[in-house]
Amino acid sequence: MKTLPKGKAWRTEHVVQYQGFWLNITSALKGVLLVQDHFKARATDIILSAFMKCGTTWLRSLMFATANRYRFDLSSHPLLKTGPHDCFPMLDTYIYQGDSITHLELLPSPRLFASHMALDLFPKSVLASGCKFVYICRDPKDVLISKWHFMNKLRAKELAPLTLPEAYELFCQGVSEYGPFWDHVLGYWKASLESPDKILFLKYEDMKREPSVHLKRLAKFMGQPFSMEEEKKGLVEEILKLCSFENLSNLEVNKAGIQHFSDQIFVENRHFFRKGQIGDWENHLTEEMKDRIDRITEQKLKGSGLTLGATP
Ligand code: PAP
Repeated sequence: MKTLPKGKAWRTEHVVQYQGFWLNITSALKGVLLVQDHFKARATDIILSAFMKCGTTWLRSLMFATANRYRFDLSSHPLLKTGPHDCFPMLDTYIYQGDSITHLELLPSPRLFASHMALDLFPKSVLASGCKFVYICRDPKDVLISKWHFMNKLRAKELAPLTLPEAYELFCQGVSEYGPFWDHVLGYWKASLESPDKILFLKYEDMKREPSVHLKRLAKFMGQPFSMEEEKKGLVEEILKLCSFENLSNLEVNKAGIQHFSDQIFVENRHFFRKGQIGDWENHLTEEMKDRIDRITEQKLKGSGLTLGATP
């Protein structure tokens, strides 16, 4: 542990660089090590993966509502009373809750997990198991702003708040929990090109612009495509309405509830809902800051076929 490179963290004091990615020592690194040593994926598992603040809360709700659409009536749906993070566990933190990891083994198939882990940090056995990944990414400028707001809310009281110029610099250097952002995205992007049937790559902006198109893609990928009858009945639109920012953010559970990720990490649900818009970076970044981050994105993604944050 002492030999790992150290960097400035956004929520706590330090992060360490482990196998190329920056991780919080007491939570993320602990989770990654346990996943690497003990997680046994099943072919039926679906892992929702994303860098922080790219749309996990939204996708989690959509996947849960889609997967369980035969079980629950939309008018009395568990999502109306339960925070989206309680629908299915965050693998990286859930794995170290309890004395052993048998609680993971006891979950019935098909299991849904969320994760912020880079694909390269998962042991080879996970992809080899035949399980699926749903990955969502977002314009890095919006990710930076969303993460800066979020992490300052969670930041240890004894530390001074992180200023936007500081957060910007750290983000550009890649020193950002679970990052560098671009390496995280590229790992999943390349794997999705190689195995499109195993890794579905989504963009937050596409989901916002054409939600029903992408929800139908998601359901098909999950092996539960919407039937013609379901589409005619308007089920796709109903699920989108249930999981919309407007609906979820106004529910009592998401205004007053608390999500416990571990003994030390708990977050008020309302912090997962801020604006839910494309392009809020315009209210925070100067032209110069925008140009630099766009240049980094262009350089990093060059030749990959992926574009992010470009005008559609
Ligand atoms: P996490 O990394 O902490 O899990 P995540 O849910 O991935 O966070 O991202 C949070 C962002 O998604 C927030 O963006 P903002 O800060 O730019 O507003 C949040 O508002 C947005 N978000 C949450 N729920 C929804 C939703 N139902 N629809 C669209 N955006 C949403």
